[in-house]
Amino acid sequence: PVEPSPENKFSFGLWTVGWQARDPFGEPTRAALDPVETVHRLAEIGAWGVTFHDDDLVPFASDEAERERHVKRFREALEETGLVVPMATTNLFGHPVFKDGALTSNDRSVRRFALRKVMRNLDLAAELGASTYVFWGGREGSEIDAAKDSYAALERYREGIDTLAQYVTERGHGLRFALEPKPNEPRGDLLLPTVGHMLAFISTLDHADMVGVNPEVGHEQMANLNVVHGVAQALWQGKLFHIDLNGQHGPKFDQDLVFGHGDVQSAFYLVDLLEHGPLGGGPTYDGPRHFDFKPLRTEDPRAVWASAASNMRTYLLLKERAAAFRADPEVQQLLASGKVTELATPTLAPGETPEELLGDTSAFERFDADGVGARGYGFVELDQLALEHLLGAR
Ligand code: 3MF
Ligand code: MG
Ligand code: MG
Ligand code: MG
Repeated sequence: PVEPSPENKFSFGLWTVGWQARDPFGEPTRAALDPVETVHRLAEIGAWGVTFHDDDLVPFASDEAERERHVKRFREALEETGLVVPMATTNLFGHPVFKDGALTSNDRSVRRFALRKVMRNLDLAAELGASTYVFWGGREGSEIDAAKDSYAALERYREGIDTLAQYVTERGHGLRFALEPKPNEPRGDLLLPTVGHMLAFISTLDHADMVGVNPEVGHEQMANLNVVHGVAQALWQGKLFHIDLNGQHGPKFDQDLVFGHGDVQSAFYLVDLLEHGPLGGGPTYDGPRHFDFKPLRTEDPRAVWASAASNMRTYLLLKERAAAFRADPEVQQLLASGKVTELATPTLAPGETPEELLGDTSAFERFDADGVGARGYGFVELDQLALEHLLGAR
């Protein structure tokens, strides 16, 4: 069960294994990777898909002929290996032109350039068969409040996404958008910092139906939030279009550790949610299991591929443990006695009106608040059982 295969829908960004480990304090520790080699290696370790930023595949400022050459080699590698491209995205953060943002740069000419850069890669994404297009606004934000009119920035953000949604609709590209929140880094504060902010923003869009979220485990945790809750809300709103899985040790810089490294208990509950749906019943997630991780700067090329494989292995181990957790009769008993599953029962009876609730004396006049208040839920025993399953002790 821990041998990954294409039916597990594991995907990786070219930029993940391809990260050369340049950081704010140090030079790269690894050489660049050829995307063609990455495709072959990913196929060998059992991945299903590969994703990319435009500039990961075609270096910024390549001319048309160079662009075609890069795309052709990549496409051949896909055909040779059977790897698919489920998602693509745009680098709107690397070049100095984006230092004050892309879709929300103060400079209108930069915003127009950014839109064109996205449109160009949307065409390629559709050509390569992608169904999801991710937007991560890495430079959409500020360090200084006087420097950014965040009211106007939200207007421009919406204008940008609306324009691009209109573009793919008119071109018949069949792509859905997944917006990826992050609280900070590289900007001091990023706009639309969490899943909740993003969902609220999406509700204002012209083409809201084709726009969802791409939550990243580490990004929610950087904001000191519970990623399982964020993902559950996205699922509940029918907006979990994609997911970036990785590991993080609490609120600090974006670590992009291997999935499960740093927060294994949260990873366990996340896999349980994705694979089995909510505890009281509801939808599961059937999209790509996409890893947005970085092999540590200390690692050599051999360990890059071992790290990539670790993400999939951890996911499958957690999936196995979560299945055992759900099937355990003691767990089921505690879920029932702790009324975890009762939460799926509507509070009102079918058709019951507020007036009828007023008439139910058992709900209030005769309700034993002290007795119910004294009753324990047994959640600690439940968490202990989860932990024991996670540790392979049951
Ligand atoms: C940064 C990220 C990004 C996005 C990427 C793809 C470079 O913290 O998570 O990775 O995931 O732009 O959408
Ligand atoms: Mg990400
Ligand atoms: Mg990230
Ligand atoms: Mg991250």
